[in-house]
Amino acid sequence: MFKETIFSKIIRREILADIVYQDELITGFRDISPKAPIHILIVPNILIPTLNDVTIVHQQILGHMLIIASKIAYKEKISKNGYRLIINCNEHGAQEIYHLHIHLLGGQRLGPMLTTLKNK
Ligand code: DGP
Repeated sequence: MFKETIFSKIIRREILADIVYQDELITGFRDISPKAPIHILIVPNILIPTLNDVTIVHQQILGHMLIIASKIAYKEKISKNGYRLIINCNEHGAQEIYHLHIHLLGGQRLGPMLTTLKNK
């Protein structure tokens, strides 16, 4: 089956992380290497490696991740000014940890979503 990552250990609280939210479906914790004043990762408690591995059975979890992302943003006081959600997938998406996660980024004006398209 799928190979566990460090995120499973964080979810089970076997290693320390700054967990800001947890319920029976998902966990939210602060990124170890923040790219913005607020940088929280929202992950399913079950191991789904990438967005490519998502099926209809995960519909509730994925919807829940988005709803909770907005609730965490509110709690972190970044709702009004705004924030960004990112899901990286596989190599071209620069995914490092193969446990599906949403990055919630905010707390300052973020730059452009991507840099200019590189010439071939
Ligand atoms: P991605 O490139 O989308 O797979 O992002 C993975 C993120 O996970 C990256 O921003 C750094 C973060 N990260 C990696 N290892 C740890 C860890 O052990 N603890 C925490 N809190 N975050 C981690």
